[in-house]
Amino acid sequence: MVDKKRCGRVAIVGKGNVGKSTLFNSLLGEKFSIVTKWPGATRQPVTGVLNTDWGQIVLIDTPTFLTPRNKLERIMLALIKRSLVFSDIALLVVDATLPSSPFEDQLCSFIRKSKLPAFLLLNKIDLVRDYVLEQRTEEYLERFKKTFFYEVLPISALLKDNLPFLLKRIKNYLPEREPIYRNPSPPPKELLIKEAIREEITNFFHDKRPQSMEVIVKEIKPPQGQGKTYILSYIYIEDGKFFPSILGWKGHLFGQAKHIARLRCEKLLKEPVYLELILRERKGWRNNTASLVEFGYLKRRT
Ligand SMILES: Nc1nc2c(ncn2[C@@H]2O[C@H](COP(=O)(O)OP(=O)(O)O)[C@@H](O)[C@H]2O)c(=O)[nH]1
Ligand SMILES: [Mg+2]
Repeated sequence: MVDKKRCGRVAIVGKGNVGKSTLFNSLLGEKFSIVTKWPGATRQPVTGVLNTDWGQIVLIDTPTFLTPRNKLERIMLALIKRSLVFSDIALLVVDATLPSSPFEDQLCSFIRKSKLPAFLLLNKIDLVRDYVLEQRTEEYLERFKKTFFYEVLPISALLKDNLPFLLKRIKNYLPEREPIYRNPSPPPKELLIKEAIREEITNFFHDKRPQSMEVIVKEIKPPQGQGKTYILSYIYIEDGKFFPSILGWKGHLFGQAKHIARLRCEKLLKEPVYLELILRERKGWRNNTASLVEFGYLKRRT
């Protein structure tokens, strides 16, 4: 008898910097979720489709879980809750190199409310010794009651350690169902370019309040004849007083960042790119409804 196909949505949740986006990218084998060295980089849920020989997993990389301090972060929290409502499994990713903290308690209460089977994934095991891992696992199980997690797995998202086993366990909790996506299309080019530039820019300026930066791709023009693809992108920051520290002497620092971002765009598009980056101020955009609408975080009220 042939096994029925299994299919479902799997939400990856957790606080910042624990490795959610790395896990998302490693499982999909493609790089289209932003991975950065500072927390708070993933601002909107990103969906990726993984077809396997037994069915389909629709992975959702959710925004960083944090205590909201502005409108943007309140939207991010609402998006996490929404992702959970539509999912079949929640993967709570934690950083095994750090002690457990009450920080995830609220997140777990959302998971509990959504009645999803939850997995605890202790990530970054390449950086910890076995006895530390055991200690961490105990800490988490005590904090959240042993029965809360259906599975507890140590993984290394970066080295892809234990990920095949994770996929096997995920399969067990997915409903028998035909694939949700027949012909999954890759994310739109504009989004990929925006996230690629945002990743490089925010990593480059990781010590210059990257949380307040936004990247908008204004224009993409395909190459004319022998020419290059033209990309026009704006970098918004909340406060113009940081311009000099971002531009650097004679704009050299910004120039370097632009160079790195261009190389990344070329790698992504597999063709030569002319990248125009313009630095702009947008006062308090993270608390401004009109800006949040313009940047795609809020829908315009009609
Ligand atoms: N050593 C190690 N580093 C990791 C692992 N997973 C993620 N990282 C690093 O942790 C940082 C944050 O990762 P990211 O995926 O952006 O975290 P997110 O904020 O939870 O999405 C990046 O520098 C990753 O390279 C892992 O398994 N091992
Ligand atoms: Mg992320």
